[in-house]
Amino acid sequence: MTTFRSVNPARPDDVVGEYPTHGAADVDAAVARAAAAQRAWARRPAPARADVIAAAGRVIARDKEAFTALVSREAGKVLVEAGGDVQEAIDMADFVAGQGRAAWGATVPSELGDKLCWTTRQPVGVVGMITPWNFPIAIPSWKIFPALLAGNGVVIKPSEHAPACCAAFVAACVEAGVPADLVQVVHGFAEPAAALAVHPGVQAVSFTGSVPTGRKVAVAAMETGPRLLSLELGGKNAMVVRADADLDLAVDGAVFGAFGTSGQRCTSTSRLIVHPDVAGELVERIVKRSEQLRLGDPQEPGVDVGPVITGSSTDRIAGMVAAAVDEGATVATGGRPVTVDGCDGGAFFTPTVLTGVRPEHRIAREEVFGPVLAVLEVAGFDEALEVVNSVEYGLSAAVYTRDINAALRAVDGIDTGIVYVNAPTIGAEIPLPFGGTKHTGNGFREAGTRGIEQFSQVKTVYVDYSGRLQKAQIDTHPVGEGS
Ligand code: UN1
Repeated sequence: MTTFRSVNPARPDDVVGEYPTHGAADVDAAVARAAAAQRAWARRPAPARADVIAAAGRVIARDKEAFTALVSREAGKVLVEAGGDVQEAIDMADFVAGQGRAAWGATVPSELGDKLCWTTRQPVGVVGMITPWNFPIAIPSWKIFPALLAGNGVVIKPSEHAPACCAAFVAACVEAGVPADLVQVVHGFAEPAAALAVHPGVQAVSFTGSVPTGRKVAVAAMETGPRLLSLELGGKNAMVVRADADLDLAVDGAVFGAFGTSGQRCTSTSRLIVHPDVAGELVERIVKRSEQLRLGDPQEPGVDVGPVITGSSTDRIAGMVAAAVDEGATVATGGRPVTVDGCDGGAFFTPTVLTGVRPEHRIAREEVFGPVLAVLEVAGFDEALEVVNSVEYGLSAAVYTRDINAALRAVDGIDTGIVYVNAPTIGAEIPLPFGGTKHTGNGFREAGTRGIEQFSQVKTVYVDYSGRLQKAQIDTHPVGEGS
């Protein structure tokens, strides 16, 4: 079997691990194992399944430091953010485990006597998951814990840039008592992902990644389906700063939102939409702060910004900046790849602020997935909201203002799945639904209780204990007796 290497993006000579390049036959075997284990798992009561998920959370919490170091090494996140990624999975375990002892359905009064009606949930079977590298612990947890709670088996294909994180996460689950065959990991590139999406033994497919790949996964999954399909795709998230905003807060929010995780979150702030009255001062202060950020080895405490994921990402981001300049934007700071002492071959890109961007520019419409903030000036608040909504994506948005009326108009008028007031576009919490409108997804939401709904089927149950045939709609309003 051929293999591939996962490397540290800050120092590519540091090989994190070597993994098999799985193909379609390996996916077949993995699906068969997960399906066989799923039958016994689904027979366990939900609270018993929840206990195992809670235990998985405790294993991850016990090893939080090791997980954090691994996330930092393999995905290039600075330590504090790597810790947040791991904590998100611990929180998810707690939340999902609690759902094992919560209501799973509704009882509804029947229109007929001596009859009960209720809804419940049943597992779908095996869920195929395709996950990215940018939240290499959190995103698998968003998918795997709810899928397990709902009684499913799992086959997961993690990004080729984060196989070690996924393997460590699944090992923690197994240590906690998840049956060994129930969660299968397949490694590699497009082939195992494509095989998973069309596999007849996979009843649901959950994908987080880019729009173009998401479209391919969706088409493949439905051509051989239908099957449950959840897509979490990109974002082009905007922060609107009104002239009445607390500018200190807005500067903090913009810098963290745009350059946290080196701009590689689907929730990253990539557009700053601002009134000309405050644009000059705001941009100047953001530029100053960006230039003070310490770029470096993410495993070193105190480093603010780590690398992007690969050398080809730096090329792609540089290309997008160059195209923006061609279209008329100005580089206020950054805009280029950079080397870092002690990080030979590391893929670093300087935090970048572009001014003079217009809504029609590509840099204002396309996801960058890198540390680039495009500044757009608008004449008024209505225009700001129009510009926020002018892109194909609809994941996250933020508005900074001290005016409650303006804040609520923004909440109402912005067409995204998540809106923040006086907080950056990143930082969603796990008990709340996560996902977006338009091309960001297909309507599903992860996290929250919707996470469990995503991986189960509703069953509606009617029990008639009258001992006679009762007819809904007919017995209650017989024709001829007035209806
Ligand atoms: C992602 O980038 O795919 O809201 C997930 C946030 C994080 C999750 C981001 N809690 O920024």
